[in-house]
Amino acid sequence: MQGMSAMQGMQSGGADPHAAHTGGGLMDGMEMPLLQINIRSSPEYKRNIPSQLSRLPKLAAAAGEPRRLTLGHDGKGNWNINGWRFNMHETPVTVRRGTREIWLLQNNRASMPHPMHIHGFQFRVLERRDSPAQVKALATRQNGLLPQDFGLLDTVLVWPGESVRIALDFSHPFEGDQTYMFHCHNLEHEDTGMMIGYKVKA
Ligand SMILES: [Cu+2]
Repeated sequence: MQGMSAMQGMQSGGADPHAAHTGGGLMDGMEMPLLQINIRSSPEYKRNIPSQLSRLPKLAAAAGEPRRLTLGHDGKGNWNINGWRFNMHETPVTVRRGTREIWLLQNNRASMPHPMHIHGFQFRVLERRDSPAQVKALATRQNGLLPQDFGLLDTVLVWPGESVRIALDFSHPFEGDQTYMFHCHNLEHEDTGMMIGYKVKA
């Protein structure tokens, strides 16, 4: 019961965390003690933290025009990608195994943010264009990239009006043609059609 005694000790030493609310709920922004850590001893730690924690794979160079994928809505409650609504018997996009592609994800200005998620592969974000002002204000480096864009991702949030370029490498160890999914991760969008199967051809 060590945890219990720590909690009781904390409550007796400070303000009662339950005093400022009623009915068992927490008020927005209210402080709430969750855990107290008591350090009993500090063993000597000799290892150095590496100056670089990890490295990203080299950015894939892709030839040719980007593949454009427009995030749309039909005005009748259905979301789509390039006008395609999900059909589990179709794969409107085909890529070759081992190729590198740039995908250009374009969202309408009058729209919603779409967290676009790809199965099977990770990607790098190359550029954000025409971001809404409040998003642009958070960009930290050139190309309009946001802090969360640096790294290998499987989901990128595409804001209204934005064009986001991502670099993909369709190398995988599986023989034969393979089908994967690409979709918005807002379930209401995915479920009304904003999802496609794509084929990686052997
Ligand atoms: Cu969406």
